[in-house]
Amino acid sequence: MRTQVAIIGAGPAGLLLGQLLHRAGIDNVILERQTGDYVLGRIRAGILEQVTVDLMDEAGVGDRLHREGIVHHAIELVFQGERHPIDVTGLTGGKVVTAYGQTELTHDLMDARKAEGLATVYEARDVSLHDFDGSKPVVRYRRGGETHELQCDFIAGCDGFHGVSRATVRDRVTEYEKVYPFGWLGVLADVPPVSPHAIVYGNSERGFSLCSMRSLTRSRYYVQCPVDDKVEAWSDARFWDELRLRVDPHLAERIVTGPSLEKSIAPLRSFVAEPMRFGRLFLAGDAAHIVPPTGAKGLNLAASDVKYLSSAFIEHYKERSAAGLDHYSDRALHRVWKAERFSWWLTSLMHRFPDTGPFGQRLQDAELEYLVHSKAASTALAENYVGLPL
Ligand code: FAS
Ligand code: PHB
Repeated sequence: MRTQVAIIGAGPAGLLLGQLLHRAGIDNVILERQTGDYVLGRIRAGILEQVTVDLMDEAGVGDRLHREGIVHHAIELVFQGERHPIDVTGLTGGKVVTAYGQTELTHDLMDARKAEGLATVYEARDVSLHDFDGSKPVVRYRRGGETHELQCDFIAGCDGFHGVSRATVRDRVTEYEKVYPFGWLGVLADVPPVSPHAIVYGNSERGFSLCSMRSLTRSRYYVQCPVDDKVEAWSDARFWDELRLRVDPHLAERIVTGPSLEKSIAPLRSFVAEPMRFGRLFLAGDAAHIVPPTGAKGLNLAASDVKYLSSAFIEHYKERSAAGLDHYSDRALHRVWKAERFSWWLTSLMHRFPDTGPFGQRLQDAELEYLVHSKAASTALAENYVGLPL
């Protein structure tokens, strides 16, 4: 089999790249380790920057997002028993974020790919990458008990943090990593969100909490938990009780509870692998970087990588120019590091750390007070939250 761009991974990065390349007339094949249902079963991100919404429109798959996505003009910070709105739209000259689950975004991209009859090989096992430092890269994989070979011009490694792409060049990357001493316990439930038009971030003496949503009838909540905590230790009742204890009393009494549809613990880390290009192999999304989800940047960074990479491929094939490909890594990393900084900063501000101590806690309290009462500080939060310009 032969294609122009071999894409490894059918998560948001791989699917969005495949769709944008197809619309530009560039042939591509996606190789995905799991089944489509497995990919859709992972509950992950929920907040889209306008850059990501615009890319979904550019990919021709934005209709349901515009119908069902919930536009937010504000977020709220809860600390010391009080809620403080941050007028994100007012502080950024009209910018918004949209609540629309990664699952739905992935579904829309999968449906479009299937409708166009594009090649996605699910359950592709033992994917290996070859000769990408030369002019004729090759991807091999096993499926149905046979070894297959995909010849291509370029390989896009969109296979996430545990994928094969970055592992293949592990000796050629410089890794930057910070692992946080806690995780997020997340619950998905078919109950109306307690705050339908503003994501609520809480910092209480018991730890971080987050009140989000997937629709007006489906909520997504998180509480900070010990990094070695076990989901089995958290009954639904325990989760709801803990969430109520971490927000202000007025919000707590309005939380509608119900049975969890999904409950999982995610570790938090900041991670960047540099560079993001190795000959004709390009890394995009979680394959190259991870952010703690506090700033809602993970999925959105994957989208901006794909914007840069798809433009570079289009420039190569349509204008015979290598400029975009040559600048991809530096261009993507500039945006990645600014999102890494913001995600680390908001995580540091909103979580309780075991080694903070009394002085450190007073500093965190003072920064929160300053943030919600300073237009300059709130503006800095808002412009990062809606997403910095491409
Ligand atoms: P993905 O990991 O989504 O996709 C990679 C794909 O490659 C997967 O389908 C995988 O099966 C496939 N793959 C892996 N190895 C392969 C191989 N060897 N061969 C073929 N295929 C292979 N972000 C937020 O903004 N907010 C959140 O709340 C949030 N919560 C998260 C919770 C968890 C548990 C995790 C892990 C991430 C979370 N993220 C969140 C970040 C997440 O949304 C990512 O940023 C997003 O999925 C990035 O998309 P991709 O880069 O496509 O990587
Ligand atoms: C979510 O809805 O899953 C979500 C929202 C905001 C975040 C992280 C996750 O910062």
